[in-house]
Amino acid sequence: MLKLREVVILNKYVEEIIEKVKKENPGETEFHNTVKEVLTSIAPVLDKNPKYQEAALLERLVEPERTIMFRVPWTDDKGKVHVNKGYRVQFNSAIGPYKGGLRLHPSVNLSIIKFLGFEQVFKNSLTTLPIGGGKGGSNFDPKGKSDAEIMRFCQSFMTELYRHIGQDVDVPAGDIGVGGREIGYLFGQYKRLKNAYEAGVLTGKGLTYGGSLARTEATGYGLLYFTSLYLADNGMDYKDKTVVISGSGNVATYAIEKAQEFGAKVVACSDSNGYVYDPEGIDLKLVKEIKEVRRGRIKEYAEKKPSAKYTEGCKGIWTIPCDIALPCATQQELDLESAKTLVANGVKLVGEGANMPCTLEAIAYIQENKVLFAPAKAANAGGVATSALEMAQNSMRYSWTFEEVDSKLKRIMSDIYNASKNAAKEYGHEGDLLVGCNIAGFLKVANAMMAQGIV
Ligand code: NDP
Ligand code: 2IT
Repeated sequence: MLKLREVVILNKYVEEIIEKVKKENPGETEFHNTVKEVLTSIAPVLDKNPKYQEAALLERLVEPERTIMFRVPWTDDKGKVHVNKGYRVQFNSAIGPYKGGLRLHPSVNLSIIKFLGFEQVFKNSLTTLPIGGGKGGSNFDPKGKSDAEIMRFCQSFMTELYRHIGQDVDVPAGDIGVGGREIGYLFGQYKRLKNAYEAGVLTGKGLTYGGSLARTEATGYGLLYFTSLYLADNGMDYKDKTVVISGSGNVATYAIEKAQEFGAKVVACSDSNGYVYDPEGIDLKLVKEIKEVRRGRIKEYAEKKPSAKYTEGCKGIWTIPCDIALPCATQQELDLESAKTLVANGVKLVGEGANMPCTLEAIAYIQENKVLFAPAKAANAGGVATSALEMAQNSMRYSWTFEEVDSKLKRIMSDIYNASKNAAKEYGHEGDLLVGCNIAGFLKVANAMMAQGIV
């Protein structure tokens, strides 16, 4: 297994760029972490190919093509005026229009949007589809807001964003705090401002106005398709395995659904306040009723289900003994201490459904202890891949059946798995999918950038 820190010392160019990023982007810890993860992984490629350094490829890769920051004023139901910060980071368009979600969460800042945008560049490259990388969002907190407040916020956000996006320019979608409702309001405002029905400008749309079947399920299902292949390669499967999944939003919900379909027993899920442990197995219908229908709190699950126990706080979820752990809530939610507990409890696979949920120290510990590790930008790429399938359907003015989209998703996840596995092997890190996915994702973007000159 690759020891991240050793590679930094081995490749001077990588070390130099990591230092430069830290110096030129002070305080952007999340962005620093993801740059470090990606660049240390691709060091073996840079060792072999000095042409990238000669073309200052890493310097260009770590600098977004464009960063847009704007004011988002909106009025609440009582008539009080609020102002939030809006962001769209258009990171890289070498292989297609910028593509990536919008996040609405009070923790959103430039560092978080840049880390997500940087990840997206390589993830999107892995999907095999023609999409560049970007990300956006706001520090607006959707919790406790009425539908009318959400709508006014989304309309205000789009009133600035619309001039920077387009179906061949930049195509936003959902992420934390942005689902079907928000995409609907954003699309309505975009259409009104442009006086044109450009369906492909946003993905994750409702099925009545250009959305794709299976997009809602895609990230969670894709995670399960990817990790199943990885387990199978190592003589295992999901059947009768005990699984812990953090979160109870879009990704977690459909990860639970597919895990159960594969015969696993999912015993826990969570939200930002705490987690529920249900040794009888999570009742997904109840979770959907609480979280999707009523936008309630996961605590209510334990109030309705006597076999379940609710614990305040998120981190404790990783102390529940399990065979497979799928962090599907947010970044840096699984640290070294949690990784040690999981390993001590005999975990066999950790698969990242969220973006960067494991800290670098946790990943190193998981890998050193020979636990299978499925990295985010490969394992959760099914969502954005299906977004690209939505764009394809919008361009055709046609829609595929659920089965057609789902089978394409399965094939894409298998292609991503094989590309990651093969790249790891080719560059001397057999079995390390983190190194493999970063290399495979990097090579396509890097070669497209090389072909397009110094831009
Ligand atoms: P949702 O908003 O649907 O759900 C997020 C879930 O995570 C909720 O249960 C939420 O709890 C919990 N959560 C949010 N912030 C925190 C926090 N700071 N600490 C603990 N729990 C938290 O988002 P998604 O399911 O769409 O996204 C989950 C993760 O997956 C994110 O990392 C996202 O970037 C990533 N992702 C999403 C894709 C998609 O297609 N949607 C695709 C690929 C990756 P609460 O209800 O309390 O807010
Ligand atoms: O992190 C992600 O890949 C997403 N939030 C999905 C982005 C998209 O454009 O579908």
